[in-house]
Amino acid sequence: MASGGTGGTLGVAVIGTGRMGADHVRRLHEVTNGARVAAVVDIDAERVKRIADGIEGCSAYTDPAAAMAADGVDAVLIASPGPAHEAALLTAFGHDLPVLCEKPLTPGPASALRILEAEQRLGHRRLQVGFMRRYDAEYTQLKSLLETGRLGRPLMLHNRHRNVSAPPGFTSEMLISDSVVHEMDITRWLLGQEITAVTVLKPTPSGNAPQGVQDPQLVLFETSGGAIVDVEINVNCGFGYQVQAEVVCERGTARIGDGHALVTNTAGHWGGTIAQDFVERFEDAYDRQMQAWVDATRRGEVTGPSAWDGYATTAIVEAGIRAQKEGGRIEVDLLPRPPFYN
Ligand code: ISE
Repeated sequence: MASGGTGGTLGVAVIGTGRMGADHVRRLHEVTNGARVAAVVDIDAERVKRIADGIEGCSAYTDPAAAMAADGVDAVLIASPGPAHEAALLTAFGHDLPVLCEKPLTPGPASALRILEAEQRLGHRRLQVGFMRRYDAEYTQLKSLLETGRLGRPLMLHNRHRNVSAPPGFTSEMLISDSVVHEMDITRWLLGQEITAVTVLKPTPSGNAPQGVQDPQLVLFETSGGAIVDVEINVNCGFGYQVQAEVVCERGTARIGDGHALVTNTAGHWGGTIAQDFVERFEDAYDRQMQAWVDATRRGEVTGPSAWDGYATTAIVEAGIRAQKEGGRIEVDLLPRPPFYN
């Protein structure tokens, strides 16, 4: 890694300034300590110039490779669409730059394996994948509880993942590859087990779903430790953004995501509000993820979800999409984990 730019802070190039990328630029500029936005990249030249103009010392680029070669760029945040990740990652590795890459790592296991191989050729880890739920206060509390062993062995994990509405062009496959990919990661992380098989059940689609889109879906995972996991994925539910998880163990259950931070009683009703999107629901998790990445990078370390975790989820997504299309139970084809990622 370069030694650090202005005032010892980490100069970050942010690639992709769509919804998440723009939010990460704001976060790095206004919230995160020890970092500055050194470069922003987008194919939309006007948009990226406008963003750069608002940040002192930040340059605008339309070519990721040019930004990564620029002076003062010490690290890279990739928030472009998934199909663009592989090229950007390989360029970043070519400069031996540390990277935080949004999920999904790449669109499939073959490209994810090329990333694993390229990182191993560097001889040291450089990549963290943006599975930000691992930084959410409720999920970390749940994991800590499971690790105490007080509840015994996890037998089942029930998940609900609801979005108010999916963006235009969101396909039936994307419910698996873009949304349930979070439950794939969080299941592996919470239970410390691999997902070995996937089944997808398809109710009659909701009237809220665009024509031809299979929404909702019920996705089932089997794990290497014999647990069964279900995920309701429901991306046009209309009423709010909800992510809930309940682990059923031998001696009790534990549940998160009820959103009961504030409950009101008034005029004969009780209730609260429901977040409307993931940027709102997971704001703290995104902030903590970014600070952890910047701090680790400045220490010369790589922590958090690895390229291996990114690859494993692409293999599970592949099985999930096959299960969705072909029906029945599809086993996950996962290569053995290289010792580099132990
Ligand atoms: C989106 O890309 C996300 O990552 C959100 O967390 C998820 O809830 C949503 O379904 C995805 O489309």
